[in-house]
Amino acid sequence: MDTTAPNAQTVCPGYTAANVQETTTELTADLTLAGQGCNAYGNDVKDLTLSVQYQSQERLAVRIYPKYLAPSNQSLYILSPALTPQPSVGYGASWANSDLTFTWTNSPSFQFRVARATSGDVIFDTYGHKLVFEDQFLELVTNMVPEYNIYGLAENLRGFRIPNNFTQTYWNAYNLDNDQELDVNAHSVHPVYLETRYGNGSNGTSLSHGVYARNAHGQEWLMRDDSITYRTIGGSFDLYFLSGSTPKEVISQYQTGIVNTPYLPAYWHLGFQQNIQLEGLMSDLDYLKMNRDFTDNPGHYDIGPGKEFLDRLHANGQYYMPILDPNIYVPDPTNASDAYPTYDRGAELEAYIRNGNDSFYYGVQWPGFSVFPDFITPQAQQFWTEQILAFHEKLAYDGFWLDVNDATSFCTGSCGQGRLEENPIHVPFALPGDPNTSIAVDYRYPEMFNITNATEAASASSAMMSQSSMYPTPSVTPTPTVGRTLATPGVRNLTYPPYAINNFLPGHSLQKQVISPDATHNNGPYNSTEYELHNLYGHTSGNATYNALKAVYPGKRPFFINRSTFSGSGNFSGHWGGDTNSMWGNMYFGISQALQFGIAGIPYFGVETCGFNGNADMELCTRWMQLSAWFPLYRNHNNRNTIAQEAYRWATTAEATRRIMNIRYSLLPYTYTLFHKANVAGETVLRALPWEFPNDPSLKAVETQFMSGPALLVTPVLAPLATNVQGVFPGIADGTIWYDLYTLQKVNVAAGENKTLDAPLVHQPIHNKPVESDRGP
Ligand code: MIG
Repeated sequence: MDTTAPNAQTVCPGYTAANVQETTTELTADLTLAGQGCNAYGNDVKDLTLSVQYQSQERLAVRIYPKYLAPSNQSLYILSPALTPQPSVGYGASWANSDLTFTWTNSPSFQFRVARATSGDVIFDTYGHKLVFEDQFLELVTNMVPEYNIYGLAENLRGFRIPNNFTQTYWNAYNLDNDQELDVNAHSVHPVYLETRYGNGSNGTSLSHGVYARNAHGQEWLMRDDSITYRTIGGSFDLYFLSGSTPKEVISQYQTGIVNTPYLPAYWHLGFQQNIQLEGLMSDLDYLKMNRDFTDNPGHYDIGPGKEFLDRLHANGQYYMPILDPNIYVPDPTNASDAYPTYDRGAELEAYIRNGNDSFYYGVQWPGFSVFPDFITPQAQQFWTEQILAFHEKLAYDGFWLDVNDATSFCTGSCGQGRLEENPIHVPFALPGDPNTSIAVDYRYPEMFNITNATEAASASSAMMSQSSMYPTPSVTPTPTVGRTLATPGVRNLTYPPYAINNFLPGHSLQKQVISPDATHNNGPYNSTEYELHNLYGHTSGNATYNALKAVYPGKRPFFINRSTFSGSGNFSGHWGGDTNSMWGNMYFGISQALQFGIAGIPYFGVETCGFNGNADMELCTRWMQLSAWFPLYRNHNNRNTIAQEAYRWATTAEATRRIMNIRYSLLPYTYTLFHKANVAGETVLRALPWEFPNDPSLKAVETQFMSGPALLVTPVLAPLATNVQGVFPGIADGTIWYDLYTLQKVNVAAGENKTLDAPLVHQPIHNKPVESDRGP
């Protein structure tokens, strides 16, 4: 956006390869800066090591990292395998039996290509572009085929097939005002994409491959007409190429070969988490005393009627899963009655993230000034496990949903320093439902509510107007667009690095609403900063929570969903889609989001059915209950300043929900089997049509229909005022036969026909096709 910013491709010299060594599994070389450093957005690293490994028949790894690494700066460049798996060469691997080839040249500077061994098809190609490697800026450009089809790169609310003119930014963040903004960075980072090329295989079949870039730094993927530019603000190039060659093989290779396969949920996790059917009940923050972790709000579930209620749930074989936040309240040191032993224990263990040598890092979270466990350290795991075990003695919960580990903090920097005696402070803005504020009541309704319920819509809009005139939204001083800083030789700028990624927060600030990048960790001798680890806070806190839950329930599979995830998180957690809006458009994009997480290896995914922010209405909630019945995590959850939206609130919604739940529940053995196969072999649960029918290019962007496993095709209604819906029936030309799941009648449909299907409100079109029996041994 800054027209005065240097173009690294023009000003930087690139590298020259020398000292090339080859074995049957690996090629190594030295890369040396091919001229004067350009210091475009940081300090050029002069000497690099190139390592190309033929790790297995289908996986090729290309790593480029600094040749000289002092222990003190290792963690700046090398993402520790303790944080997320880094695969190595497998038994029997060699260049001779690899599906992929690696070629390179030094003219005019170091460039490389990855191609398919059999067809020569180039799948990754930096020819014509320079390699840029600075301490705070790395850049690699790959040439792409015209109209390329790429998918994945979770997390983002956007179309399923990623547009060829799109920038994916990665910096985990939480947007309180509009958490489901389209096209911007969200809660998770999964730098892996799947590319499909139609007609490239033998007999006109398609070929798919995968690319995973193992780097957790702030980063961008700039999709352009004929290239993708990959930029990070630190770390190394740690690239993995997967040969596929079907989409499902790519996904499986990523999971089984690199990040590990998804965990197997317990059977009851596939139930509904609220009412009508009730496998489990969830609580939001109000079960806690003043939002403090591991406390109980007296009268909720610890004693009296609350406890009796929990006991009754358990006696019925039902479950209870409250929220958990990673932040720990810091009690007012001058007020003995504010004592909080949880804080004291973590402080004693030195288990919290620090603000340099001075003190712990004091941010702001719901309870007030708070600290954050330093989950990369053993003492934080010890602290967390102790607390989680002890809490279970008080309140018999059955799992957690771990929130705000993006990692959110509602002030800039260690703002609680010297102010702890002000605790407990209210967060510095109004919360939904706070009386006498512009968000005391949320009056927003879904699209078309003015048509379906004109009277209500009119009264809601006048109430909204009077609320906002009585309590205008406080005007926020606009943050100046700070943008980039200039690179200073020998210096790293952590809070405003020279290259400003397109984070959606004001000024693209990396400090806003998160633990600041200059906060420090306790992993001596490195003392990593949050700059390197920000995108991993969700992953590491999730992993620690999962480990603690395993200690509570030895030998069982705990319920656990995580709001912020990284590559590999699916091995221990599921994920919910964030604070979605009660809007048809948001419901629509939930499908693409679910499919993204299928690629990412987190099939246990669901959204806030009926929407979180804004009010639901009968029609939206009916259609959404139907759609979410296919999402493995099935819950309905809304903000406290909106109207109640349980499925039983509207007779039609209740009826539609009973019908679809009967189907969901009757299919549980099937769905559970899909999860088993995901767990053992990296198969997918929810499936995009082009994954099941990879040779039909007309399906490449379908995001309005999807499959559950190999047999079921879902054609949800995604628009208001509809009594029918259009859908395609893939595979007809090749003899696939589809049946209506309700009537078991064969569908009469022509290949490629966009067929109109009856869909009155209580009905969702579902079709099935025969699949080969697969009972296993
Ligand atoms: O407002 O705990 O995504 O599900 O209700 C921010 C309160 C904090 C965000 C979660 C949402 C939850 C809410 N939390």
